[in-house]
Amino acid sequence: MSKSLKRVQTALSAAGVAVQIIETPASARTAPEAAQAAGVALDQIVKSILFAGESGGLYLFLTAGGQHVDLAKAAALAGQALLRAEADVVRKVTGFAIGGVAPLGHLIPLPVWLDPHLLGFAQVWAAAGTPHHIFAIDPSTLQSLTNAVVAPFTMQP
Ligand code: 5CA
Repeated sequence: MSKSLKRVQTALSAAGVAVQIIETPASARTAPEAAQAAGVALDQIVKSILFAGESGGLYLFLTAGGQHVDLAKAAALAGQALLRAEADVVRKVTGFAIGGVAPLGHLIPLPVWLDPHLLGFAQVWAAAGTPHHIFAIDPSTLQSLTNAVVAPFTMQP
């Protein structure tokens, strides 16, 4: 089992959440691919998107698959201008490569926001550390596990 996958599984177990991680035969590297793999609506996929602030901090926005982050809204929440984090920074901070970034189990704890669109579903699906592993979770459980602040930060694509 990959170290990344194991880290997600350990984080979920440590939180006492019984969640089944599934391996997808086809790639689930992108939100549309993950939606196809899980057989669910695009907005039921959790995109774990990292932004870097001008002061060097990193911020995680858990975004519904069909939504786009509105940078101005996200920056207002973070309290500073934001840029998409570089792939190598994402890897260093989360321990995951882009396409498999999980919402939890990061190497370094991050401030997290959660898109209210995700709360409209009984279950949402997130990456489990690799582009071939996903898990389903109740979005309120995801919110409490990640200590996420629920606030709107998206725009219509
Ligand atoms: N496994 C899927 C579904 S959970 C997944 O990880 N989707 S994702 O949306 O969270 O991850 C892909 C995201 O990474 C996309 O939003 C994409 O815009 C972003 N991304 C892709 N390439 C880069 C890059 N070079 N630097 C920063 N972000 C990137």
